[in-house]
Formats: sequence, structure tokens, C-alpha cells
Amino acid sequence: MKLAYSPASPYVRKVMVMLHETGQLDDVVLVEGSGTPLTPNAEVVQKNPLGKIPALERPDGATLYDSRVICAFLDARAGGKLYPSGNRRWETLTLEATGDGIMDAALLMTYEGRLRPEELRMAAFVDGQYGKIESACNVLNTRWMSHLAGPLDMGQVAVACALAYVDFRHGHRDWRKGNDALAAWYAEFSQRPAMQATAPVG
Ligand code: 99T
Repeated sequence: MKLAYSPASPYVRKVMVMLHETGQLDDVVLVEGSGTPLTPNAEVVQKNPLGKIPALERPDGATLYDSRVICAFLDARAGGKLYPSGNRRWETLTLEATGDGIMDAALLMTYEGRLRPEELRMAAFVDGQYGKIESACNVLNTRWMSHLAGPLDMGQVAVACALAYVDFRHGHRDWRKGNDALAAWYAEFSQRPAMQATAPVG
């Protein structure tokens, strides 16, 4: 299988962690696929009309996107390891959506700073996006610690990849402040070999 990839993308990182944790790394060839809304990657657009990565081309030629679909596919292929059954499944999916939402807000902040000319940038928009991250971190810290402390699942992976991306692109914003339990969980989770092997670069 071919994975359209960038070492800076937290969405791609979710897929990479899934591949590491389920022993499927050797089944995938990585193909650089970076692009932005201003400079779309033509090869990626052929596979995913939205021009976004990750996109996973399967052996039969069909391409899967986005990261949630790819992770669900890879998990099923591995025999169902990182999406539990029962009630915990819905919690895991909600936690994954929370991690992805943090990524979405952080990526909009990145694009505002990198793609928009300085005179057109809107500080209130960036602050509004960071407000979503603060609010999500606060809820993770107060309501989700018991789930985060449980057996490995894709919700935890998404949250860890999201927090790492906030550090990577917006390190001057201190999401740890007032979120001691979340910060301690993240510090420990980041030590997993799959997380260490996929730290963002770019
Ligand atoms: O928006 C574009 O045109 C290109 N952007 C992307 O491909 C980003 C790369 S993160 N990926 C997504 O937005 C995927 C979102 C989707 N919902 C999913 O797969 O879950 C690049 C980060 C960086 O370089 O800072």
C-alpha cells in the first residue's frame, strides 16, 4: 500500500502510530505528499480530491482518506486492536474526534500565520482557534483522565499527536498550564516507541 505522507502532519502521524502499534509498517510505502490549499500537491489530488494527506492507496488501487477512515481500515486489517468494542468504542471515537479537532484548530492557526499575507491576518481568528484548544485541553484534563489512563486506543493516539503538534507549531502557547494531569499523561505516553519514532519534523 502507498501512503501519501508528510513528517510534519499530525493526521499522518496517527496513521504512522497505528502502523507501528499493530505491526503493519512493512506493508506501506511512504510517498511525500505535502501541499497546502495555496499549493496543492497534484499527485495527492489525483487520489484524494480534497488534496489532503494522509491518503492510503490500497493494493486494489482504491484510495482511502481521511485519517479516521484509514485508521479504522488498518485496525480492522490488524484484527481490531485500537478501537475497542462496547461502550468504550464510542468514548474512543469521541476522544479521537477531540484530538482531530485540536489538530484542525492548530492547523488553521498554522495556515493563518504561514499562508496569509501579514496585513490580512486576523489575530481574533487565531485566538478563537486557540480558545478551542484550551477548552478541549481543559475537558481532557478534568473528564477524560480515566479513559486516557486505560488500555491503548486510537483516541489516546489522536490526543497525543494533537498535543505534540500544538507544541511543534505553536510552542509559545502553554497548553500545559492548569492541565497538570493531562501534561503528566502526555509526557508518559510520548515515551512509547511508536511516538518516539514518529516525532514531527519540518
Ligand atoms: O488543506 C490542504 O490543502 C492540505 N493540508 C493537508 O493535507 C493537511 C496536512 S497537516 N492534512 C489535513 O488537513 C487532513 C485532515 C483530515 N481531516 C484527516 O486526514 O484527518 C500539515 C501540518 C503542517 O505542515 O504543519
